[in-house]
Amino acid sequence: MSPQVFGILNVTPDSFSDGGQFADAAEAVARGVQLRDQGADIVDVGGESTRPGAERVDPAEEQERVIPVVRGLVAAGVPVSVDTMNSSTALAAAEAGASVINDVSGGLADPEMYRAVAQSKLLYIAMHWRGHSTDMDSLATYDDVVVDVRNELKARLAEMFVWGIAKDQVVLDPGLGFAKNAQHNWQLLGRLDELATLGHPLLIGASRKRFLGELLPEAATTADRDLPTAVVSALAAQAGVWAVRVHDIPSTRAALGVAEAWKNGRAQ
Ligand code: PMM
Repeated sequence: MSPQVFGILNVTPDSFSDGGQFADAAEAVARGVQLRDQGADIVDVGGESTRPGAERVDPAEEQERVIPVVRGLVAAGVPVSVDTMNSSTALAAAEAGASVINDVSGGLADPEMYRAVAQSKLLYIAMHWRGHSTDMDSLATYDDVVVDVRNELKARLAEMFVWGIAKDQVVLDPGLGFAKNAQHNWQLLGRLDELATLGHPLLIGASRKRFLGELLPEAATTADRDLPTAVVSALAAQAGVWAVRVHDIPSTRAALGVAEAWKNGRAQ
């Protein structure tokens, strides 16, 4: 099956790739509907930037940004994921109709997150994470990045189950670029099969990230990185991932269409 496509909708004034454009809720909802119309299966709404060095946002402010957008998208029939590290925002988004909680901290940033996830019964994306954006670059030290990320995700899973989260609620994500340099990211992508042995679906978030710009000097700006992002989407499909999280839907849809036809030996 072709991976689910998560369309990124950042409603932050400072996000590195589309920040500031969608500060107004109505505009953000319109962009989310457009992402769906372009072929996103779900729109991932985030109100806190996680770009390297970003400062934390107060949960109340995060909710002011995110919740009206979640409500508007749900009212328009668009499936919504909420990108948050805060249990209060996750619960408010669940109440507003979100179907997925996407937590880049994998539950480490907020001790109440697992309780909220268990209570909500929503799908939970637990990303590998070692610390907040202000200091994550200094945390990028591993013996073997794939073995270490796998072990750390496994420890998170054990904790989640203690809190009553169901096994089939959990999707795992290696967290490309989060306390990882370019070499770490490529090793994780090349050895996704090892992460898959944890027995959970995988989500990959490579979209417009710095390591693509480092590989390809011509992909200097974030928008130039949509082509390499789409290639990652196709290869991720081939590796059997459950979902990709991207900014540009048309390029990823094209790449996934090719990957699917290749796999099936026919169109459709
Ligand atoms: N990356 C970002 C934000 N949220 N969520 C998941 N699950 N995986 C990711 O890799 C991820 C994420 C940072 O990128 P953005 O600012 O472009 O959204």
